[in-house]
This record gives sequence, C-alpha cells and structure tokens, in this order.
Amino acid sequence: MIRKTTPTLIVLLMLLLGTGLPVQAEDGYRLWLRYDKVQDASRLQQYRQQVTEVILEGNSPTLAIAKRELAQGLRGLLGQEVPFGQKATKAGTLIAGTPASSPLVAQLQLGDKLKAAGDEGYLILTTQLNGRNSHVIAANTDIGVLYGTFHFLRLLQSSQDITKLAVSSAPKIQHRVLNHWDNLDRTVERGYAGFSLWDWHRLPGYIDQRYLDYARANASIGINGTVLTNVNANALVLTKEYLVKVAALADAFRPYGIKVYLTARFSAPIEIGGLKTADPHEPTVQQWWKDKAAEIYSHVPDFGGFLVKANSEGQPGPQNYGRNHADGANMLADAVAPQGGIVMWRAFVYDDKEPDDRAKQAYTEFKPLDGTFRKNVMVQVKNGAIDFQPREPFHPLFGAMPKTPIMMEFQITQEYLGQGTNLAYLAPMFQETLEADTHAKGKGSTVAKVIDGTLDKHQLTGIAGVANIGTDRNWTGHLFGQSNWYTFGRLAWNHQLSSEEIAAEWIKMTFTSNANVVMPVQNMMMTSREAVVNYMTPLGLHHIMGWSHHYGPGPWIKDKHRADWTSVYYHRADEQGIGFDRTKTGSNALAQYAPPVQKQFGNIKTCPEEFLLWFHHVKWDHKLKSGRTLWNELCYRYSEGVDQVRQMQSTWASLEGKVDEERFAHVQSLLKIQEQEAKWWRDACLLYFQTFSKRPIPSDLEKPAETLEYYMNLDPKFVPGI
Ligand code: GCW
Repeated sequence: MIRKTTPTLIVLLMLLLGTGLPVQAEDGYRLWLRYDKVQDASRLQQYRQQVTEVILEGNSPTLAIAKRELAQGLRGLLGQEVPFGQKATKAGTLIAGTPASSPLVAQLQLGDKLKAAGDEGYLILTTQLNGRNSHVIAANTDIGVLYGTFHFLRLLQSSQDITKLAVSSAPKIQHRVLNHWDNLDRTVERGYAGFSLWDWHRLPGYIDQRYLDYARANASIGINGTVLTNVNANALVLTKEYLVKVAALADAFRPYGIKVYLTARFSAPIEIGGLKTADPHEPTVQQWWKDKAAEIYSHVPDFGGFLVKANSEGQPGPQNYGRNHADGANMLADAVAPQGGIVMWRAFVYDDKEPDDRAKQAYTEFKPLDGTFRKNVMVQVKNGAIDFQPREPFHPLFGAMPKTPIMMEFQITQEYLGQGTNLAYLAPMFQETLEADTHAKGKGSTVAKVIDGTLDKHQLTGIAGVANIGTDRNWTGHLFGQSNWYTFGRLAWNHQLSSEEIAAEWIKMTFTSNANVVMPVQNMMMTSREAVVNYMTPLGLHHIMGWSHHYGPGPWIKDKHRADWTSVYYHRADEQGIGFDRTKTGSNALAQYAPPVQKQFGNIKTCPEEFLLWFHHVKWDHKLKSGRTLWNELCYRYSEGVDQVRQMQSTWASLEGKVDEERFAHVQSLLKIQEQEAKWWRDACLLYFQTFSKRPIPSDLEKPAETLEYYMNLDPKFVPGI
C-alpha cells in the first residue's frame, strides 16, 4: 500500500481525508473501476456540460447499486457532485431505468429497439427530452440498467465522445460464468493470488466487503454466474452447514445479477447421504439428488445449477457403475430442472488405463452421446484437447456435437502461462480459439458460433473462465492478471471485440487514457502471450512443464505412474526429430476434425507452423518457412521469447513517472522475474532437446547460463496452487 510513510505524510493524509478529496493508494484494489477525474480538459468540459443531473427512478436493490455507481462514478470522473433529481428540468439530464421503473423512459417509447436488448442488454442514447439534450440508459430489466450504467461510465473513463450516443448492446452468450477452483479450506487449486475469497468459517454471519466488490467488478463486465467451489469437489458443500453459507453469498451477489452454482461430487449420495451407491440408474440415488436440489433451492431460490467433473483424474462418476456421462448428467439435470437449473458437465476426461492419445479421449467418449443429454445440460469443453496449454489447436468437440449445447471453458488463471509471475495477456489466445474454423457446417463455422448457439440453433449457451482471483490486495496477484479477468467478461458478452480494443479499454480505465501510456502498454500486452509461447512451447510443443506444480520447464519428465502426465509422452524427441505424430501414421487424432481441417493440419507443408509439432513428428533438419532447419528455428524461437520479455521490460521502464510509483514498481519487479524464468525455460529446453538433436545452438544466440544437469536438479518448493 502506501510505502515509506512518514509522520508528515500521515498528517497530510488525514487532512486530505478531512477535505473529502480522494486519497487512494494505487495498490490495484480498485481494478478498472477507479473513476479518477478525467484528465483531458476538453473532454472533462464536455462531460460537465452534458451530464448535469441524473434521474434514476425505482428502488430495487439492483437499481440502488446503479444509482450508487453513477453517483460515485460521476463524482470521481467529473470532479464534482452531480445531483439526482426527479424532473428533467435542464439540458444534460441522464435518465436511467426501465419502462416499468421510470415514467421518463416509458415516455421515450423505445419499442423494438428495447426489445432487441433482451433480458440483460441495454440502450444508451443521446436524445431529446422535452426539447432538451439528454442521455438515456434504458433496459428491460434492472440488471440491464446496471450493465448500461457500467458501459456509460466506461465511456467516460476512457475519454470517449458522448455527444451522439446510439449504443445497443446485448450479450451473445447466456451464461457467463467464473469457475473458482476454490477448496473449502480456502486453498485455491491453480490459484496464484493468495487464498480463496470465500471465508467459509465466518459465513454466513460475516459478509466481507470483498464479496460485494467482487460482485460489482463482475457486474461491470457482464459476468452473471459464479461456481464457488473446485471441480475436484468436496461433497461437504452440499450439506446444510455449508448451504446456509452458500445462501449468504448468493444473497450478496444477487443484486449484481450473479447466480451461484456449485460443483457436485458424484459420490455425494454415499459420502454425505449414507447411501451404498451413487449409481445414476438407482431410484434411491435419483431421489437423493432430487431432494438435495430441492433443499438447495430452499436456501438459494435462484440457484444456477451444478458443474461436474466426473470420471476424470480420479473423480468419481457414472462410469464407476458402468453408466455413461449422459446418464450422470441427466440424473442431475432432472434434479434441478423443476426450478430451472442447469448442469454444466465437463468433457475434460481421459483415462490412465487407456493407451490412446490423450488428445482423442474426450471426443471418443462424448461424440457418441450427442443427442442423449437433457435440454438443461451443457457439455463444457476446454479450448483445447490437452489442457490449457500456451497454445493449442481448438478442441475437436467444437462442431462435433450439433445436438448438444457446447460450453467453452477457458482458463483465466495462468497455470501454464507463467502462473503468478508472468505478464501474459490472454485475449489473443481466447480469440484465436473463438475464431478457429471448425468447418462443421462448411467454411465459417467458427468455434464462437458453436458456443453462442448460432451454428446449431441452441438457446442454451455458456462460457466459463477458471478464475484467477484471490485474497491478494490487487485480486489477481500480478496486476496484469486483472486484464485477463476483464477480458473474459468482455469477450463473454461480445466475442467480436478485438484483443486490441479490450486491451485499450482496460489500460485506459486501469492507468490513464493518455496515448503515451496506452500505446506502449497495449504493445506489451499484445506480444506477451506470444512471448510465453516462444520461451515455453514454440512450434506446437506442449505439456513439457515441471511435474505436478507445473512451474518452470520439465521436458525431461518421464517414468511417472501415468504416461500422459509425463513430458516425453508429448514431445517424443529422438535422434531423428521431435513432435507428436497425430496424422494417419500416428495417433490419427486429426481424424476427429472436419475434412478441410484434417487436410490443412495433416500436411506438413500446410500445417500452420505454430501447430507443427502438435500434429507431426518432424526431422531436425526439416526446413521451415524462415529457411532455417527445425532445430535452428527452435533455438531462435526460444531466444525470441526471452528477447520479447526484455522488450517488455524496456517498454515498461520507459513509463517510469507516467504510471504511479507503486504499480510501476510492482510490474517492474515481476517483469524481472519473468525474464529470469524465460531464460530458465529457454536454456533448460534447448539443452535438453540438444541431447537428441546433437546440433549446436546457433552461434549468434545467447549461450545457456548453466548446465542441463543444473536445470534438471532444480526443485522448487511450495509452489502455490497445487
Ligand atoms: O489443468 C488440469 C489441472 C488440474 C485441474 C484439471 C481440471 C481442477 O492441472 O489442477 O483440476 O486440469 O481441469 O480438472
């Protein structure tokens, strides 16, 4: 927080507090909702002229939040109090509400335009009211008004012209959900930002202000659901003792439009229900879940439903009883259906007894089940078939199950992209998957169209992001982790936004709208993910990180109890070359894609180089587009990754004095760590792969700092997030 605090400073702070001037440590707590006074003088003048009073009628809890947000936002951004009134008496009135809550909104007769906004969307219009210029935030529902409010404030935060607004916005995806991999003991699986926000011990009595701030941040980007608990589930959360705590959180989140979901441990009927079995075909088991669902709804009337990881990495599931995933999902779906709940059933499955390529297993198990799921089930599929790697081709299940609503699961927390220490802006990665063409129904059948329901005409649609949020003061550990939380919400609302646009919005709200900061930071962000790919897993390499904690390089990992948890299984380096042959001559995972995709990826000449070693075992001397051999290209890519981090460091250094001291220092130290880790990855991987290639590292590249033995003996202790 405030560093080097001296007694004089404290006195000064007390004086400032007394005057009501904003005193904020730039510790990142305020996220992108800082509402500091607009810097651009002409914009400030415009806003002061055009927003002179607010009329927001109606008094639901959600509208009360919108009102508070507008009051706080306008006070901060305009640097002056904007009065709230009831009659539009002057130019510059901002009217917010629904036709039901606000006679003024009703008077505008927005008809079809408003209809198009649906249940959650909104309009923001510059209009004439009683002959005077006004702005209107109109929606069909209170939550639409709140979303519109945040949008309006965002325009001011990012210094946009508001003289002729004609915004119409509605989410393209229905369920926009965070998945918290939070355990009841407050540890967070793959969490790098401290502990779980949910203070189960003090719930339900104590409602931490953090819950409200969390909900507010989510509402500001349109996230409307949260799964509170880890997919590696604990049945205890379904007991009465915990359900009252869950209810308290649901009550806190409700006014912000956020529904609560829980993970359902499949064996819960045995563990907490005293039954002998959890077989989904057993009537007693079915009844147990029905009763349990009814009990949950008695505590949380708008409970969203269940997220389930079953028969995956040791979790129990229907296959324990010879049943399939649809049998399991449908049983839970029937239990929550009467109250309108849904089931999000994960497709992240692979079996250690199955010798087949892990990349194929989800498709093999789920594709035949298409059309057998209940209407309130979504199958939740990770963006790629292995596991949230820095780069993966899109999962073959997208487009392959037209009769089933397929939900996207992205990982916001950076398990494989540098955890808590690396700056990696993930929008380009999310976008790459969303824009990938499955060719399921001809050209243009993008993954985005699969998940927003337009390709196969599904009403039920969803997108999940594994959260990167914890108790760290700045919420996400690395300040730039905030941009990934932000991105997830923005893309879930509108997957057509570009990565550049989202980055620019976030930077303006988080730092400043000054172009001399926005541009360089945007450049850093836009190269950051590619940098990570380069120094970790270039050219389609994957799953070569440290054992279990997944921190740092570990391409040498082998001989573990399951082959698909080793690195050698994935890179397959030998004296001839490197890479996983997934063509016909290998595992033929490619056959799971539509023919045009197979054709492109299957041919070593047309396969995009970024996926080369994902699909092909390639000879060390194979020539790439650059004219270099594969070995040399690998060396250059690894080195380029390190150089890109150094570039980020120097860009950031150039911002000294333009960014507040506290956040400047935070990012600067983390970039330094990132550079060390990038070198560690580069050196360890090149030295290890060199034992197969037996070729020199090109002489113009930096030499590895240590020996391979040194890197192989590194054994980081207590890495967070396990
Ligand atoms: O990425 C892997 C993680 C596990 C995780 C699993 C999953 C929650 O290493 O920690 O478990 O995926 O998604 O189920």
